[in-house]
Amino acid sequence: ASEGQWVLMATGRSPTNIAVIKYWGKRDEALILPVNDSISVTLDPDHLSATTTVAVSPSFPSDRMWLNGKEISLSGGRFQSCLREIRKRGCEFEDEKKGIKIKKEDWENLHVHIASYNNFPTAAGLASSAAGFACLVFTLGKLMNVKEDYGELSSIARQGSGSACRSLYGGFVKWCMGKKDDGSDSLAVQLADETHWNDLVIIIAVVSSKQKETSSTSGMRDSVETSPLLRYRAQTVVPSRVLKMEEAIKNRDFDSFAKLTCADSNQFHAVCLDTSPPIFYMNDTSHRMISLVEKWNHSQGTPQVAYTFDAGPNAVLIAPNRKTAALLLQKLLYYFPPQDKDLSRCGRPSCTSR
Ligand code: 2P0
Repeated sequence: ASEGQWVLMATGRSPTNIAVIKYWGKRDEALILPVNDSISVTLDPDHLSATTTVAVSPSFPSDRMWLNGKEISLSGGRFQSCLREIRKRGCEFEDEKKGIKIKKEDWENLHVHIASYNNFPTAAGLASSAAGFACLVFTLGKLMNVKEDYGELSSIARQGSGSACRSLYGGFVKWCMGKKDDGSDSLAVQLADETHWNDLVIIIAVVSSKQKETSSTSGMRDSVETSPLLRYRAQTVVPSRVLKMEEAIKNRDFDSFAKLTCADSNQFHAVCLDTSPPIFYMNDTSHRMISLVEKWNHSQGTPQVAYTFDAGPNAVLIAPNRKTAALLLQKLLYYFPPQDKDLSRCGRPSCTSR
């Protein structure tokens, strides 16, 4: 900022979330309205999260954004929707000591600078857009003194990226698809907070940190247009599965939680295969991880671990407690030993094919 002109800043951090009942398919592309409800668990912010600083100053001539240190364009409709919706809701702000006074209507004309960092690979099917847009909306809301509740903020984050609406809350979160055409009832609600079932341990086996080949947005568009299984899933399977999942979470019933989680991941990937042209997000290593867990679960007669895969090959494995998580890690390291190149590249092991 030039001399005598102020800069006002806010910083926020949002974790990513992992869906246990998947969102796949939109009924409205512009507003990002889904064809079914979804349920997710929000991760601990220390591990996979976005940290965003937003600044506003009368000396900024335009809106600008940097992602992981590199400038990116804000011209896309999704960024513009989030900025517009937050600006509309900005409230008066005053800091007498610093000589800052911003009236409600000023927010429309003040430009922002946004710097965001992910502490995990972008676009490798690890829901970086979920953390990113949730954090952007939350932090802009703080900066602009927005008074709306988290539900309302979630419906704004949804317009950045569907899954982002679920990252406004910790714990277990449901994105209610809503019925209205304007999307005002398509928002996230918290089912249980992060203390409710804190024995659960989530392990992410990074099979590949390369950018995925088919983006979620175009993949789900193709699925909506071509997959008969998607219609059946959205209308018939998910509504009853969501109710069962809510019960399982409420009762901390790992058996039911694990069965529903694995079944829903598998059906999501079946929809991808049912799409024309078919979409392959999982690879051989992913399939071998599924087999490992399935065999283990079958041998014990009851689920030990749940698995779920998003729009990429990386495995998200959920164990009911630390003891089972330790056993799982042992098995992963035995069957998928890290290769030297993985250790040297990122300083930590990732799981690759033996
Ligand atoms: C989910 N995924 O529920 C599902 C499961 C991927 C597989 O939400 O177009 O990045 O921005 O709304 O949110 C990924 O989709 O897509 C996603 P857009 P998004 O987590």
